[in-house]
Amino acid sequence: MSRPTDVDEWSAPARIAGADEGISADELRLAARNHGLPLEALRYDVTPAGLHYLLTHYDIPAVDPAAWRLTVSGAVARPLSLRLDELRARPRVTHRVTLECAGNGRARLSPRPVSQPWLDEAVGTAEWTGTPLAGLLAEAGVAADAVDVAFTGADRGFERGVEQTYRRGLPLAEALRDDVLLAYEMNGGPLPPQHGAPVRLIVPGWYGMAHVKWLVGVAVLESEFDGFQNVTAYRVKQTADEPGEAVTRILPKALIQPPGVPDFQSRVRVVGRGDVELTGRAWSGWAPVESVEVSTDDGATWRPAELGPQPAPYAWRSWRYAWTAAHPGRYELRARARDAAGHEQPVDQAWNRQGMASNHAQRVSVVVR
Ligand SMILES: Nc1nc2c(c(=O)[nH]1)N[C@H]1C(S)=C(S)[C@@H](COP(=O)(O)O)O[C@H]1N2
Ligand SMILES: [Mo]
Repeated sequence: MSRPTDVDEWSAPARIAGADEGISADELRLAARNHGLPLEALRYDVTPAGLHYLLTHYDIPAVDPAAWRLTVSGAVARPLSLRLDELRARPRVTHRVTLECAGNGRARLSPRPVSQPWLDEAVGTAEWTGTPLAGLLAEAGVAADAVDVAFTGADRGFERGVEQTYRRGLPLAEALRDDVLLAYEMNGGPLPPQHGAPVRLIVPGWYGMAHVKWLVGVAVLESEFDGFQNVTAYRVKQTADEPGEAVTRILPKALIQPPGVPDFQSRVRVVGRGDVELTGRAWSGWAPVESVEVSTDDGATWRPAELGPQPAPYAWRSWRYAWTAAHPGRYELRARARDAAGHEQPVDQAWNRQGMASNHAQRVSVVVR
């Protein structure tokens, strides 16, 4: 028997967890669908596709590549509709780009915003191959007074009571950058279904939400995009009523590849006493990473790590640090990054109610035996 339902019952508004409230089955279901990077995969310069984190708001849509078309419409002189083979025949470039979900770190905030409960692992680096969006926009002829470009995916669902197709707006100046791609390959292979096949947007330097998957529409707008994913979601704010600030580029962050071997249940690391080489990755969407510092004594002292090369402007950089674990006991390792634009990674949380753009330092528990 069916009964009338109120949309608030099954598509609830944003909420902050109570002081002692654990992760719910709903959040666990989200976490199992949207997996993170296993932190040992920080060892790879380029993340193998199956180990890259995933975040999909609704379902992975069924897109038939033969029937797929990309439309370029709105404030343009010549609207376009392209087939996949036409897109693939255009100039082809590859960029190595680190993607991080804007919600990464959310589950470690206190109080905790209820949503996809990421700890530290919503990150990955891939080689994305495709054609620059700028060439397509030039061909379409962008109107002189255009301000934003809206990107529409093929996926649909509900969010906080609002039925919608996943859609994000990007300022025109960003959309015209020559490294913004319509990508159809990942790490030299076809783009996998879960990462947006047949074509996704790549906006190097920006948090994940900007990189629209299953792209079907590009619309040039003469006014600012005011859709849900820009105006309601992805805002850094303290209270429910304030508009807050839009989430844009990735703030600097360093992650430690957990050393030694883990305990199955607690993930606490176990290492033998003596020399332990710590390694990891650091990235920023604002400017190249300029320094990484490591603390092995709960943040009391910080020492510089040795940086590897910056492989591409928006790809993570490796680092290493020689730790002498002289005494048995329990330790907490931390790392923090700074970029060339002067952004410093904080050790402690800067709370906001959606848990967006959190870059507080990771904590890795280690037992030295
Ligand atoms: N169409 C569409 N694009 C999307 C999303 C989505 O749900 N639908 N999720 C976004 C978010 S929030 C992130 S973090 C990235 C994740 O990309 P990945 O799953 O390839 O790692 O995709 C973005 N693009
Ligand atoms: Mo995300």
